[in-house]
Amino acid sequence: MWTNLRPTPEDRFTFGLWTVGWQARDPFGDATRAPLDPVESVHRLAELGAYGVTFHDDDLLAVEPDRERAIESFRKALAATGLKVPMATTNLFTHPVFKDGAFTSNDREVRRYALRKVMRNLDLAASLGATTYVCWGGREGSESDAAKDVRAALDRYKEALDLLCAYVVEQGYEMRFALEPKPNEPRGDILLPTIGHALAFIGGLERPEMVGLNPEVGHEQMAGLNFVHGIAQALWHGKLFHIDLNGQTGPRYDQDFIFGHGDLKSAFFLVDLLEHGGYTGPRHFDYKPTRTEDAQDVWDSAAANMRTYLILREKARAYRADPAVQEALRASRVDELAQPTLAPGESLADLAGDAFDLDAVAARGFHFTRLNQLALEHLLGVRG
Ligand code: GLT
Ligand code: MN
Ligand code: MN
Repeated sequence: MWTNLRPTPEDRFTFGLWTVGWQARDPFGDATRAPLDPVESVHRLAELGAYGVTFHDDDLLAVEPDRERAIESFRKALAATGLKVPMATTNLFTHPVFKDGAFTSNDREVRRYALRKVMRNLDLAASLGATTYVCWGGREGSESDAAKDVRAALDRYKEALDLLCAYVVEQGYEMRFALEPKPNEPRGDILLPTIGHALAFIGGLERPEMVGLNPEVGHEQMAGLNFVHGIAQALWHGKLFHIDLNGQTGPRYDQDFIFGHGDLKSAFFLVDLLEHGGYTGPRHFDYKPTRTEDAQDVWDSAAANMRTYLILREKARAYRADPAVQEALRASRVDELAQPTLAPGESLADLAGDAFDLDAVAARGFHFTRLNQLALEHLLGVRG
């Protein structure tokens, strides 16, 4: 069973060009791998069974500095392989001009340049068929509370998104924006640091229906938050437009490990939620092949992300289908939570009639340990 898990385009696995193309430069050391031609990435990912690729405007220029020529060969590679581009994004963080942010830089000229840069790549993204446009505001933030009027910064963030939504409508593009929260790194503090902050912000926009989220596993876990709960809430709001899958081991620097190479139990429940919670978008991997590895490992690690997802999908199915799990779910009254607290036609006044033995109800156990252990045993491969 585990040997014939082969990813296919129906699984909707996608990769950022910047993931496999990461040269492994970090704040303390130089690149350990050579630049990768996006054309090679497209071919390799297609061979591995991926559905699509995503890109920043600047990623296309990795080996060919002429934009038109780079786009042309990228288009050819897509046509030759059938790989799709469901999402694109803008690099608003590498160039020194963005050192105090892009949409929220204190410098108005930078903010105007950032909008131009996004619009130009939106045109390309739309022409390649992308329907999601990610905004990761990595440089939007500060190192000191003295440096940024956060309320004014949020006004500017809103202004930028309102303008970009209006642009998309004007151009007739079929495109929605997905904000990607992150608490810190590279800035000391980043604006819209978590799923919750970003959801609240969207409510204040001109066209909230056009803006949702692209949450990343590691970014919530860096803040010590439960990613599965965050994704469940994003789904509840109808705002899970896209997702960045990877691995992280608790609150520390952004590790961008292979999916499942961090908190594996959380990855299991995440796959269970995505597969059974109605998410139909791409399964996008935003990971970095580790700096210790060579060019071959780039493809081995890309394959590992997809394989881990497929294994966890099988495990989640087996968990759901296991009669012992179904019985344990009932015993824990997990299904009872779906029942409205008041019956149809009842009012609060009717609660007075409840016969309720406080001590007896308080004494009832929920049997969550059994459920948790069953999940763990499925994950460890000793059941199903
Ligand atoms: C950058 C960041 C990612 C974002 C990308 C989109 S770029 O590598 O670390 O989390 O998803 O801009
Ligand atoms: Mn990350
Ligand atoms: Mn990401």
